[in-house]
Amino acid sequence: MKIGITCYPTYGGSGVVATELGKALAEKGHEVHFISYAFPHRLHHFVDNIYYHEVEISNYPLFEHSLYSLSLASKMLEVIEFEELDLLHVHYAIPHATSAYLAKQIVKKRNSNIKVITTLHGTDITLVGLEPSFLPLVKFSIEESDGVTAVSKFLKETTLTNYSIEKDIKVIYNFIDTALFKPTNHDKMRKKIAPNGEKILMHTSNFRVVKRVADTIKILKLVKNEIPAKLILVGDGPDRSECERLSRELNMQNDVIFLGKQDGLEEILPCGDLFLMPSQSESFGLAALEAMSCGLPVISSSVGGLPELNMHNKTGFIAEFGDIERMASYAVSLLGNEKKYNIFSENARSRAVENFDKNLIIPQYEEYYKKILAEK
Ligand code: GMT
Repeated sequence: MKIGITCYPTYGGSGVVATELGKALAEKGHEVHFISYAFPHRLHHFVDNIYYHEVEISNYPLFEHSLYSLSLASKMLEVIEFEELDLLHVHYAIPHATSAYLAKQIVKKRNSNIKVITTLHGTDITLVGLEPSFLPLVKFSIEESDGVTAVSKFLKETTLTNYSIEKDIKVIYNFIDTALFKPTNHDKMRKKIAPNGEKILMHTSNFRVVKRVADTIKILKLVKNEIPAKLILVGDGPDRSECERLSRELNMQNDVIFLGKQDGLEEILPCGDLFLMPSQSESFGLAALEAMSCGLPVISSSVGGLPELNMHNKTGFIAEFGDIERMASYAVSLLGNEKKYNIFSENARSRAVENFDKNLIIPQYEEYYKKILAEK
């Protein structure tokens, strides 16, 4: 198949899923054409069968604001026609599904055809798409897509309810390369960060408000009352300065390690003991899956699709968002009991391997592509 993929090329989960999907499809012999405004950051090695088409943004002085959606539609049209794509798979509804719709209409006028599949990832539906000015456009673009997938049952149901849509949305969960993200001993890094054998809590995110990163620092404070511990924070974003300030205010500047944006999460995550995801909104929680695949139990909030991933009292624990006392006491209950901890760690790893390995999920996308292509 010849597949066009459009995604945000940055560090967010939707870009990671789209890029890893494209890589896996290319490895299976499909021809994959990425269309975006920058080279997707997870494409750091040359992969046969992968092509990249950069969206050029017009900077004519009359256009005070970027015409990205139109530039993207133009580039999609060009790639669909010249590369003779079978389908266009867009990740994140705004504006990708709308640009794809436009490109498709033009292709149709020229007596050709292209199928458009939209994958909904989370904030495109639960946050940005609900802005009153965007809502009708997002609803229309979803309805007009030939196929729609969502990364959790929660996201599917939320989409159908919030947008009053009657559409067959296929749930295809996020996936992970469990051969890459695996439990390993990184004693050197562990010794540097926790020289006295402290337990290590981990969190990775884009430090946006919905992630509630400050909660991870407050949880560490409570955990430290019982067990010596450190917290590694990976990523960057709007809340980072506030979190750095908070860790100083709580006199924990030596216990909270800000690593900033990092590649090679598969090397960092296995150094930790527990993963924290106290989010206020989370359609799936890919970052938690990455940690589980490395054998880290997860303490998470109960929002969105998290209960579909993190099994309460098995792979970790779930508490209401904002309930940092409960999250901290769950963390202590695991870190203070080696036997229990080892069982949870094995459960977390098994859940990733048995349910979310890329070799289980990629064929689901391929099957879905075939189904949509076969429809009249
Ligand atoms: O979490 C973010 O803010 C990034 C966002 C994105 O669109 O890049 O992630 C969303 O998509 C991920 C991949 O499908 C999901 O695992 C995340 O749960 C989801 N984030 C939210 O719903 C807040």
